[in-house]
Amino acid sequence: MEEHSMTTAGETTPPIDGEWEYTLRPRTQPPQKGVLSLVHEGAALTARLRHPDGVSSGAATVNGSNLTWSCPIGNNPAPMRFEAVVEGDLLLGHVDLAFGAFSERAPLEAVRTGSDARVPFREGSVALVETLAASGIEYVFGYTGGVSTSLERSIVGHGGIKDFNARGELSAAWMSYGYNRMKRRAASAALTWCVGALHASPVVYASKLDSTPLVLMLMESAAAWDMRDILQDATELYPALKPLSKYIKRVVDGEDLPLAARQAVLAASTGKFGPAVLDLTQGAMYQRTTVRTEPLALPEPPAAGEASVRRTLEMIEAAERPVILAGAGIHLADATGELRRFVDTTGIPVVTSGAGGRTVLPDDHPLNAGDMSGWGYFGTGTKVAEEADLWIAVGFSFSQTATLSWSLAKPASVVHVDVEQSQLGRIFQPTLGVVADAKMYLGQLNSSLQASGARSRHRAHASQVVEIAAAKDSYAATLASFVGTDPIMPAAVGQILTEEVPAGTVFVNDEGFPVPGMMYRESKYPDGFAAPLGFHYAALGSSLPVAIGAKLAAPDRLVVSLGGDAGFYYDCGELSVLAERQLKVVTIVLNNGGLYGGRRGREHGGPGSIPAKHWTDLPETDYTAVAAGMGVPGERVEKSEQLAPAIRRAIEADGPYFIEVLTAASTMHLHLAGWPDPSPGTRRKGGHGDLTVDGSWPN
Ligand SMILES: Cc1ncc(C[n+]2csc(CCOP(=O)(O)OP(=O)(O)O)c2C)c(N)n1
Ligand SMILES: [Mg+2]
Repeated sequence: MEEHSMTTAGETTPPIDGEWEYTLRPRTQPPQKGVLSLVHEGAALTARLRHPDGVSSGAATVNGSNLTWSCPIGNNPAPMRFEAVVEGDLLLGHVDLAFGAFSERAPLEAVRTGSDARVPFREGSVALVETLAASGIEYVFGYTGGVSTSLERSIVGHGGIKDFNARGELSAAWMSYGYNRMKRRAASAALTWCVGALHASPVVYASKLDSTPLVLMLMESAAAWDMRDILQDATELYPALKPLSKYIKRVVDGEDLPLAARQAVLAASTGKFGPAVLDLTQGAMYQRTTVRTEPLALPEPPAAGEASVRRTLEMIEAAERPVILAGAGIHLADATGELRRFVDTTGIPVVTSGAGGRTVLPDDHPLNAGDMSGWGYFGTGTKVAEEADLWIAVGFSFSQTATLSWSLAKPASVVHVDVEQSQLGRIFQPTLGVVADAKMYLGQLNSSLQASGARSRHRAHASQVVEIAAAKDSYAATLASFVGTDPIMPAAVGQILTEEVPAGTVFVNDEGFPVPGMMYRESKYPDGFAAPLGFHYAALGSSLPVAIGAKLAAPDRLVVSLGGDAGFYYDCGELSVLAERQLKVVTIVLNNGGLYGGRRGREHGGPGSIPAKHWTDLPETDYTAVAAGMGVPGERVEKSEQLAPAIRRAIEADGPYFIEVLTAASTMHLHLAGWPDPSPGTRRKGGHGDLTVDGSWPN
């Protein structure tokens, strides 16, 4: 048995003399660092601490490789007891801290100065950041406060994740949303201090409704204070955010952080994408952990079963007039190439959802029949869809805006494909429900068709192709008639943008009525336009921060944010972020002097129940001056002939550029493509105003 006896200096086995860089880790305070000197003076060993508050020392006792001493630290005059074990160039132990009535045993670790020994532990916040990086997180967008610094310092210290601050939590979360939507996975996270977390909550819900990968981390104070209503108490944030999120965990033990981060990224980025929330308590950030981090490889998305692929092809074969319904899920699954191939092989026409499905196929593709609701697009889609005897719906959620409130005539046969089982049959019973990723499924159909050499007899009916082409021609003529008028029509802005911007431009449209205004255009580019904002949640004030996130995700592409003046009141502060970072985003604001340009929808309260102008006028505002004041150059366009040159200057500018386009309430024309069909006696429904589901599916 090994002999342990009280020893004096020089008699211990491991050498302990010299300088050690130490770190003390109390649970509820940041780590405290300093230098420990162990010095022999004759037979006695003295432990001297150099810490930020000064120097203190005490006589040390050595027992084998165990070391104990007492000395004050910090401003507290009472000596504190240290115990440590020397292991080569490491010294590990703890100190019993006592400040008045408060006492705590805090871990102590030290590394011999100049040695390259490493403490096998790291702080929870370091483990968290390591895991985020190993899970593919490239950016953290955030807003600081309280002890969010307990995580921020580790993000900065890691060096492998870029950090980016917004002018508020709402915008920080939208930026992350835009970034992830472009990357089609949680490739960024958002960080807020607890009092700001609910400011970001709209984006959590938007991500749930629009299937967007999002990881929101919120920092709160130590869990030790849970019972006391402390300053900026955060105990109710978990239940508040729970119904809005797809995944949520509150983390109080630092050892859970690697798994929590991994699970959050995985939940956000797989299946039906959605929001994951990490409610992080401060103590966990300082806690030491040896729990390992593994790189996260996202699993392959699900493919359809063989039988479903076969059955789909049989149903197509048996149909006379099949139609593909394609929505934003095609974009989210990166399946536009597979869709194009399938359409070109089979000749089946495509009808898209209103906003999210735009550009899954180029507008000028002869089989792109437009959308069913006419949200700013030519309205042939409704007719083509209603004449179909088979719908093959891929990445299409049958939303209200895509289906005229489910009032269309539905064919007897419907194939519905979705990555999430519970989406199939949610509103009506499809003939065939297929659980599969859109890209996988369309790829399987293409491979099957190729293998069998089958070229479906469904070259689209010649009459359909002619009809689609004629509708596009008349639509294009209508659009052309809007260019060059005064006051300037929102549709003209969309047309001129389409003429001027390079292929691959990313458009982010806000939720004001410029949305259809912007969409009154044709895309002449084979790759279509990316439109990274979903349209189920449809919140004002999201376009600029989403555009910023999109620009960071796709730095080589031109990014345009387009919205109305009311929407701009929410997010205009982010112009200063553009200026600060010299990020090339073109911001276009349509100034029509208020909310609801056309005063549309004012009758929802009942006929005559409210003056059209109630709460809808905005005070005159010089938006161009606001932009200049925040450091973004730009110009105000008042006459139609100024529009194209202004857009060209914006595209050519090296940095951010702002354009305020003066329009008027009278310029709105949502009826252009029949949204909603205004003729009385039809069973078409339009959206907000309907009080009953009568006349809707299932019928
Ligand atoms: C956060 C939020 N609040 C309210 C609405 C309801 N809403 C939809 S469009 C709109 C008016 C938008 O005005 P503006 O941005 O100026 O566009 P305009 O309709 O005038 O072109 C409002 C209030 C919304 N979509 N989101
Ligand atoms: Mg407006």
